[in-house]
Amino acid sequence: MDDYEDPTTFRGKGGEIHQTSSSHGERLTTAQGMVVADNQNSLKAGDKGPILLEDFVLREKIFHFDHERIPERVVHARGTGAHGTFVCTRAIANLTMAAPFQTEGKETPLFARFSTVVGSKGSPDLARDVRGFAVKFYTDAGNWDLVGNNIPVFFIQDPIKFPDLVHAVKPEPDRGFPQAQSAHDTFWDYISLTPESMHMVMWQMSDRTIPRSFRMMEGFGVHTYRFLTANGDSTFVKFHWKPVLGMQSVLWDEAVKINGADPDFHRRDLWNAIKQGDHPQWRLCVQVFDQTFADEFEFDILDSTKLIPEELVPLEEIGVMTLNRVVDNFFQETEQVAFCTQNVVPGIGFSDDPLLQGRNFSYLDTQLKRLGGPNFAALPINAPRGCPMSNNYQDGHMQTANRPGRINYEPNGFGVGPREDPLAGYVSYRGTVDGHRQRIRPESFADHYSQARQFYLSQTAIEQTHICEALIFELGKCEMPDIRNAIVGHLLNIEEDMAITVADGLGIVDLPPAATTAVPARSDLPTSDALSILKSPVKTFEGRVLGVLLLDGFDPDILGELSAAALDAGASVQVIAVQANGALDANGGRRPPDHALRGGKSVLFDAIVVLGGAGDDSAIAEFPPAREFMTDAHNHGKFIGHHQATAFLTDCKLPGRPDTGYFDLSGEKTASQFLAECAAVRCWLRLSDMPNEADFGYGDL
Ligand code: HDD
Repeated sequence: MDDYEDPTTFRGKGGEIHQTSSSHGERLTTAQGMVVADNQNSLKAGDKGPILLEDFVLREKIFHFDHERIPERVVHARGTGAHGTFVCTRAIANLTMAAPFQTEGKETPLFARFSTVVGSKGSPDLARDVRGFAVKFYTDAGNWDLVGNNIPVFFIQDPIKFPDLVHAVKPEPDRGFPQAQSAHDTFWDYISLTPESMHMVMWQMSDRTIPRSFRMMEGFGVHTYRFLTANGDSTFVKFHWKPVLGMQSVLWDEAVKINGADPDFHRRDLWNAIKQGDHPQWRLCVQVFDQTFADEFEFDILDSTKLIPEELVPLEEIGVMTLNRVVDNFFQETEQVAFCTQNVVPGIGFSDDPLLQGRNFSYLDTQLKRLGGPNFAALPINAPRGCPMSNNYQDGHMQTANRPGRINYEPNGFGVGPREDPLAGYVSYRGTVDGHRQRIRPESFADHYSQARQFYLSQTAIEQTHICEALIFELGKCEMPDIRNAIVGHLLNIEEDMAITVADGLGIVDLPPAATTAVPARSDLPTSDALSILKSPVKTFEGRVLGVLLLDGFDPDILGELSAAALDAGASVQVIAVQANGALDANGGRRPPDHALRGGKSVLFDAIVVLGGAGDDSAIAEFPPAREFMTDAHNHGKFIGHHQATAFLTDCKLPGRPDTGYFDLSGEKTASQFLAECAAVRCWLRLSDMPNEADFGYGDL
């Protein structure tokens, strides 16, 4: 908690509180530096007013407040950022002259911002949505922005479609809802008419779009970029961020409940982790390939709806990003940071991916609108740090860095001012460009289903079920049956069983015909384990949170052992008591909790322990928040440790308890053995035994 200073106060005539001094003697002033005498009462004629226009202190304060907001980002409005460093672990000077990759051990400062795409600034963190993964490297040769997502492909192949895609997914324009959701008619209508989205839709409906934490998701540059050497050689490159804590997602039911219990779940998680010294890390890996590979690859490397399987072009690690400092001020840093795909440095170049070319226009343009003028690059969060910024740009809104003197042009005969440098300066990839002006999509972009199928078939059975359930949820929210049918028509081109499962779940009796395809979908692509979260199991409880529910009379020694074991495992413990004033331990001491039960829902934790009293705790199972705490933990497949809480657990009536996810801490397992079991994150066996629609005679799920 921040230091709290007991204020020196007095009450004014009207009972208002005036705070007259602070220990550091800082005085309140206007924007002009004039000390303010009274910050509680405006200047009035007489005791009751009216307020006088003469009150320039009031007018200035209100004027500034009225202009505090800037437009939120048109997409990716909801986000959070942190500072960190990139350390090169493998120099690749042979491939690129990019400054961060020249020598092993080289450190480059950076700022990262994670976001959802669809929701407004105030929307909840756990919306089912793609996550933005944007990193600004302050390199010695200028700023390089790698503006990616947590999904390696995108919805569309051409930037001219972007405004339509975003309009379709954002709240519908007449009613202004739904907020932060793709589960509505206009989105699925657009998708049903955009077959190129099918691969992305598979990812979007998968657990990738409900990550447990920003710290536990992958990042992708998506497009094919170019590495460039000083002598003009080039290779293609795709960028991947791999989370050191492993990938983990929440269940949809958890996401829905977390949004209510803690809409800032992801923001808070990142903030807490960095504040407590658990600095999240990602390995930066690259897939490097040449034109020969590009020519032989079965899809077009310039098509953003396609990926290159890791099995085909293995990832090579070149460095590690560590986020180690939270922002000092959210607005100044996270809100004003301006990422632009066209911010590259010598050694990094663009491919001809049309989506990337379109983005290179859009990002600069959007910052002008958001930040109000062309000088946003001079804001501290956007200014280069590893090298000077020196040019003849002048004036414009909020200019603070005009060059002194007469000379603001180049070349000049006065021998002053910055000069171009053909050796150190940025040189674009030469290549050749040829062709007619035409509005066409190349035939090499025409296969929209094969990689969607490859993705689906690469998932575990549980993940496939989640995809089907997500589709049933989303399409079930559509009011127009035709839209549901049209999507099922596309799913038939991806995988028939999936399409039938979804149709059953939606209660569609007659299967619609499969959508027409430009080219036949392939069924010979090998599956790729790297596409599945669960095939790359986490195997660690590091970075996770154990929630310990304390009932009166609990054994404080067990709590101590759990805390020590969690510390050893790199995890943290949060304590929940029935009431905010804490729980009584067996020695009569009172332990203050991190949460009272009504606010400390079990969805906020990765695993649960209940420490009961020595007596009969069953009565507490009658308290709805207590029963809900356990029911949710059980239904979400959480590992559950317990000590002396048998009567309580029995009265919570948890179907199938005990199963392999329950551990008795009064003898069967020690605290550290229990934490070691929690590394599997979830008791999947319990989840696969959960009843579904088919158990009640519906559909064929
Ligand atoms: Fe975009 C923001 C990622 C396609 C236009 N985009 C934005 C952000 C991320 C991405 C992470 C937020 C950056 C931040 O934290 O401030 N966008 C992507 C990816 C795409 C993509 C991975 C496909 C591969 N975007 C895309 C297209 C266009 C845009 C095709 C337009 C033609 N994106 C924008 C934007 C935003 C933006 C309107 C809104 C706020 C901003 O730029 O700074 O310009």
